[in-house]
Amino acid sequence: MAKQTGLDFWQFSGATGDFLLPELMGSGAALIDYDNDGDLDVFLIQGSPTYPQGTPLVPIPAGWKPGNRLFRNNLRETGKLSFTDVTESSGLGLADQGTGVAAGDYDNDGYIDLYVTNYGHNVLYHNNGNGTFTDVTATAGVASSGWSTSAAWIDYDKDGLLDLVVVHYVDFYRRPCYTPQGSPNYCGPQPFKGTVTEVYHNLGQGRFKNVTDEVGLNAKPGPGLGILTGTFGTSGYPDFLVADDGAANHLWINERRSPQSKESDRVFREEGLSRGLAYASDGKPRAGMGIASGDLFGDGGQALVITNIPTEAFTMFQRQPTGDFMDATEQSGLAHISLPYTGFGVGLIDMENRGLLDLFTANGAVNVAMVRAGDRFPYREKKLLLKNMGKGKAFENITASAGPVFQIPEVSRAAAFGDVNNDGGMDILVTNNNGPARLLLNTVPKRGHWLLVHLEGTKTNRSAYGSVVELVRMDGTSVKGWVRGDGSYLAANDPRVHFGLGKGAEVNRIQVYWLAGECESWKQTAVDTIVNLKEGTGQPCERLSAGAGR
Ligand SMILES: [Ca+2]
Ligand SMILES: [Ca+2]
Ligand SMILES: [Ca+2]
Repeated sequence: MAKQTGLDFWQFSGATGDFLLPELMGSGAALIDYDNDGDLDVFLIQGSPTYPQGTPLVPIPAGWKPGNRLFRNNLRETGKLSFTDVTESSGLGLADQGTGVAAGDYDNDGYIDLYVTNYGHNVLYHNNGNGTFTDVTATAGVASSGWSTSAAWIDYDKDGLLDLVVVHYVDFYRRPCYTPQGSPNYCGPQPFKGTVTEVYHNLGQGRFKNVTDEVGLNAKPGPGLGILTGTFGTSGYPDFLVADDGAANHLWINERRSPQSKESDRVFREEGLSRGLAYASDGKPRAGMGIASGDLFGDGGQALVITNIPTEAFTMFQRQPTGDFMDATEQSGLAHISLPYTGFGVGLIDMENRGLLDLFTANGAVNVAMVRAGDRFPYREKKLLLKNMGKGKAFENITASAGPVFQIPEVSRAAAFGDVNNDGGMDILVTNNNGPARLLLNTVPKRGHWLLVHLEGTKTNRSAYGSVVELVRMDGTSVKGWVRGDGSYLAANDPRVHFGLGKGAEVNRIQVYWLAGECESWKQTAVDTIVNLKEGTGQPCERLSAGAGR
């Protein structure tokens, strides 16, 4: 549905046949409401040649424009989904070797700001609230360098200001790599040194401090690609997980520096191995690209899915009552289904609003896959849509019946998830390397009831990232959703929390566990609607015990 709605975007990777790794891995996508009119707009990241020379491997379509592009959603004004390219007036049209994007309101002015990662220097854009953005990278001190991939906004010290975590891939340099048969090939991460994930502390007044070393992130470099924030520890402070490519995943647990230090003086300790997330059950690392999480088992715990390369299968981790994770890939049916795929963007979303999370992955090879006659870019794979057959039961592959776009093999990379036409169905924005962006509209007939919950923090950061929304039904059962903009791969997702409620679910109330610490409750019996909740306007309720079931 991309081109029909005005979302006319083609990613040119810069590939000219020299097998330069940076051209193979991007690029990113964001679903954000930059103009606060209540509908999700689209921001897409563009590639560029690593060393400009030669002719493109895949012809660039006529009328192609370089640079990142912003598309405004006209849904609110016209009642109909369509997009207008507003790049030129927005100031966001940087032409660079783009990789990913992270979105968050770092200055709490009510307008969502954007951080664009590149192979090279990154860019922070302040949203001026009038449709324009200003590049504030130099003042903010967040340019970074090297090869940045996914990034996330996280208020790791709970001071109400969003801090920034920037994942880095490898220390790339130009060198030849070959297939086992001796023909030139893209290198994997193995010949290169892994790099350190950076943390920038938000000091206020638009300034940041690089605190990577002082919070302990320099202890373990790695070839990082995906990031997911969440509460994995018991401190009540947000932690994060980084998917490393062909190396142990890193789980960074947020801790007080020492018993004597101030509560807000935080450091991170890496606990991937002891928590069961570093490796798959065979004790070996996986490729590790994108990360998704959600309550797959109905136990209140956030299960995780990480996408990998062919012969590895995607990995599913189930959270145990202890807070540690167990590899549940085999039991989930994921091992068999995902074995032939190279997964990047990934999401656990309720496609039919049944109250069950289904799995979508955007796939595309990094080594020669299906070779078709005359194809100079043989990395295409189909996307995957897997239906959740019941809490803790296996997934079933429904890709074949999911629609025509699922039959097109492409080199898919980022996937961003959200409800772009506000009809309660989760839609998917997919980017393709050397290909068009695609908007996969949810047209499932007779979906169940739903709620979309949008939070506004006051003591908590205004984006409310790190807060938890709990939907309590009339029968006392409940389901929780985490507020974040990160996850998947190189993507910024709809920060609204989506709940699928099934056919007959009766809702009683919504409880919000704000990151700043309070619990607030709002009566909610209406369904099939978007709910806006502001911190400080609800009734007090009982706080979530630290780390419980998140
Ligand atoms: Ca909008
Ligand atoms: Ca802002
Ligand atoms: Ca902070």
